[in-house]
Amino acid sequence: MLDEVKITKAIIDRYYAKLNECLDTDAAIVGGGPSGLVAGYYLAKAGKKVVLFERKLSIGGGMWGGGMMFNEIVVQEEALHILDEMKVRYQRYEENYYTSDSIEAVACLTARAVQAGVKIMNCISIEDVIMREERITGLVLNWSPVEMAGLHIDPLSVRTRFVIDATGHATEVVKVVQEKVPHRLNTPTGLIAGEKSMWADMAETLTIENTCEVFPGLYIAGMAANATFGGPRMGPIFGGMLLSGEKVAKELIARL
Ligand code: 48F
Repeated sequence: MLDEVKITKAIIDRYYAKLNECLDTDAAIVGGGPSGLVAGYYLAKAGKKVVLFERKLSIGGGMWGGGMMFNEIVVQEEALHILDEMKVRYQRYEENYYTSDSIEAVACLTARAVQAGVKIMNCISIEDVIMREERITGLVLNWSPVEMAGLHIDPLSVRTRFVIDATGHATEVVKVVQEKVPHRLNTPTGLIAGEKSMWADMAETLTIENTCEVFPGLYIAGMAANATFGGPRMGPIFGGMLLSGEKVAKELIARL
């Protein structure tokens, strides 16, 4: 005989146990797009304690829709080892142009990340950071429905050794830091340079170069890295996103 209250209690108990695990981590990733998922996977695989917060109900960011809802993505040769690691299948289109089904790509990245040990907390938005003497030491969070409804409800906080802003074009965590402590980012002006128009080849290289620590305790990955440093956008080619996630994980593993 199944009991509704037991079902409820099982969910509450398990969720709170998971949430408790997120209160003090090695790395907290903001954004569940391709760069955030890959970063989380490699960090967790190396035994680090990782949480990933995603505003939306669904994980995957801008990857689901391929290009203009044609649900295929392009990945260049350099990043195929990550597709192999994540067990995403791909087909050669022409030299250096490989394609994958975008739904399979998101599903595999998500499954690999969770099974490696990343705690993915969806429907949670990051609205601020915790700071101690100009170093980021945590994140301030609230339910996305609270944010969407504009309710005046105080947030909660988690502590972490490093934050990764993987929020894509919006660069939301970097924007908060720029607002709270202006002119202190590790960019030429100390401010966010802003994303430039489409230039796929240049953007793919710059995404990896721009993946770095932009403020003590805060790394940037994926499109957020390009938007912070004034790199161009690249459209539905995803090698740069995957390689950026791999790079930020490697750098943090060396520091943790
Ligand atoms: O945009 P997104 O997929 O980031 P990415 O990993 O990849 C970019 C590509 O998808 C594409 C591209 C490459 O070809 O140009 O755009 O850099 O995923 C970012 C995720 O972050 C979430 C957002 O809902 C999305 O799923 N997000 C953004 N701000 C917040 C957030 C926030 N404040 N709190 C929690 N999640």
